[in-house]
Amino acid sequence: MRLFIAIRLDDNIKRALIDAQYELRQRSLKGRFTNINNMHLTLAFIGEYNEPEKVLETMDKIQCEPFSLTLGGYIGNFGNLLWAGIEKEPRLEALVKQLRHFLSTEQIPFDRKSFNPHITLIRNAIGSKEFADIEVHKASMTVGSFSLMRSNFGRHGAVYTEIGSVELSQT
Ligand code: 2AM
Repeated sequence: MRLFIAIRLDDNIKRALIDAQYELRQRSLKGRFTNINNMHLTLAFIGEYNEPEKVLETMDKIQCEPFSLTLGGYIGNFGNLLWAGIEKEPRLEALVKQLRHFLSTEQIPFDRKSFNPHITLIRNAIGSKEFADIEVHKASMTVGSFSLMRSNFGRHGAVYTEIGSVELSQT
């Protein structure tokens, strides 16, 4: 099964992202817009791996307090993938660092590319390159848990489902 670890987003953040997608559409951007149900912040991409319980047990080793996640207010891109940025948050960086450490020690495979926190808005974008001036509402949420997600390819594109989640707790 295809697995990844992510932070699920609340409705307030999703509304701001939907508004940003609306602005992109207004500028005649075309491509695969992320469906509202699929919006998330990826922490680690595992890929094909058939031991979800082992991944959840590994996630459980992490010690991290709840923290705020705030949209950065801007849109960036990796080639033709457009994303919403988020504000720098040391506890998010620390969470990902621990996650990578424990995944490594448990020999769970993951994509080791450097962590560039982003929320994908559109893939395979074609059209106007002028999105840098779009202002995204700096919506905020408290992150109290993170989730192990499964990705399945359906007729209408990827469907992400939560397999389980781990709560962050005050130390
Ligand atoms: P994204 O975080 O840029 O949106 C499931 O495929 C999720 O894992 C997607 O959100 C995807 O991209 C993210 N992801 C991160 N690294 C990936 C990789 N090497 N291959 C596929 N998806 C990856």
